[in-house]
Amino acid sequence: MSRLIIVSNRVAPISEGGPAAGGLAVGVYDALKETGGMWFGWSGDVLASGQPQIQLEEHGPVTFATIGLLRRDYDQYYRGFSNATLWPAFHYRADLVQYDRHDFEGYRRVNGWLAHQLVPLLRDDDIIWVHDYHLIPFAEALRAAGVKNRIGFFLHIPFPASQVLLAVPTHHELVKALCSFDLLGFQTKPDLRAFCDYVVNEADGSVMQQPDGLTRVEAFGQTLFAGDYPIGVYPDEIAELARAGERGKPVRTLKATLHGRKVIMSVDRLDYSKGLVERFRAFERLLDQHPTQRNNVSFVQIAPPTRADLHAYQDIRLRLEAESGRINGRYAELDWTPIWYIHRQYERAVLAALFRASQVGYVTPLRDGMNLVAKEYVSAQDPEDPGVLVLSRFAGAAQELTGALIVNPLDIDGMADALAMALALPLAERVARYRDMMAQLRENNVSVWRDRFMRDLTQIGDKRRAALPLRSKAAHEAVQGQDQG
Ligand code: GDG
Repeated sequence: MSRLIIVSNRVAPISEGGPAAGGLAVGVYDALKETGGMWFGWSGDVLASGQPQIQLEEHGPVTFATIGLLRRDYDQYYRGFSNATLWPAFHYRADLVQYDRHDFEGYRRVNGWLAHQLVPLLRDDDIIWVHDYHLIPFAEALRAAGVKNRIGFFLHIPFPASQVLLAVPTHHELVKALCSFDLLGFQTKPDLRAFCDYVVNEADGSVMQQPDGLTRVEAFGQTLFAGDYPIGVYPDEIAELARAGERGKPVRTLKATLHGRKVIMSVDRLDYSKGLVERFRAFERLLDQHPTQRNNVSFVQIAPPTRADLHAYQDIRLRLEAESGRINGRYAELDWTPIWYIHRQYERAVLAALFRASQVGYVTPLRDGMNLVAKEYVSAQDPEDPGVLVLSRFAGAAQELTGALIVNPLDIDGMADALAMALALPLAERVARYRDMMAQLRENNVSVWRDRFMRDLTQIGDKRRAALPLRSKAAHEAVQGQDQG
């Protein structure tokens, strides 16, 4: 069996028995344990000077290979091009895109340097799976170094519509680099469609739907395959964590403070893509227009800090502090705080228990590749008395979780109405919606996601041989037609 090599910007921190982070990290680590292999990426250290050295740590059949970044590399590759250019552009925020040619050069340089570090560790039949937007040029760099292995790429965030991607001055180089992978995985069909649209209309390439569901792409002199692979969670494991935490201290404290009031719960990294300001305003609108909800429900927003050294993140933090203060000032009473805005991290088990203790999961990003919190909220519910998920149509998860109340996060009145409806939904309907979503989550858990991607990447050589003749625009239209079904 071929070894699996996972490459991601950050390597999941390892505690006793496996990665501490859960979900994706556990799913990927399970595959690594099965095949043996390596997880390669940045250690998280930023060095003022010197020559970063690769650190190898063995855990059974799995090697963790991590390396630090020099300050200039961190600034250009991570803070700069990845998070100040690509992140906003890929989340449809062209207005927030900051572009600096030197950052892009740094981004390419670091990808080339990381690839160069990996090459001596590779064996001929290794299968390489690269993750996310930080590493778009990684396969191109490996190919330039003579690596012939199969290399796959999974994009965790959305792939934007062509007209938005054009806001990144180096869009052409980026898509060309993506075409050096053998297999591209996107979260949803709309993301895959946006990529195909760019290939056909901006890169003069062609796409062809294959009988097995994959899309064959010809562009920039390369042939590759692309597909949609919606990432999942382990719903039963989350349900168990939530059940175990039902009588734990955090839930007891929450209930004691609430005195029987209902809870609307949100958990997000503090990021402008998550639609937090609109969400706060929609909760305010609920209190405005449904006076019976005042002193009847609290909204708990847990938002741990991320990327706090970027201006756009400082800005969203200030705006949220202002909004929560204003709304609480307007509605709070001596015995009731409408919004609990908590700017810190909690343990995974605590989050699961809090999800189960709340009547509404309020997940309304402006854009999101998938949004695992939506899937975790549903998984954590009590099957006998489940809460209701209010979910943005712009989260990838909305393609699957059709039992949620689907909202447009820019429609403040619509979201307030959905919250009111969620708080009033009868038990039978809550149970029906929960069962429907839970069945979907079980069917497409994180192992299924991983295995589908790995199977397609492993078989890619055969797929190439079996490929049908190409047609360009007509084939692209056929893909679009199928998606609309
Ligand atoms: C990217 C894409 C895609 C959050 N706060 C705490 C905490 N979390 C955990 C959640 C969840 C994860 O972090 C966040 O995942 P999301 O999917 O919601 O969002 P991103 O971080 O933006 O992830 C996204 C994902 O990649 C996977 O492909 O779904 O679209 O943007 O698991 O529970 N965990 C703990 N404490 C916290 O305070 N322990």
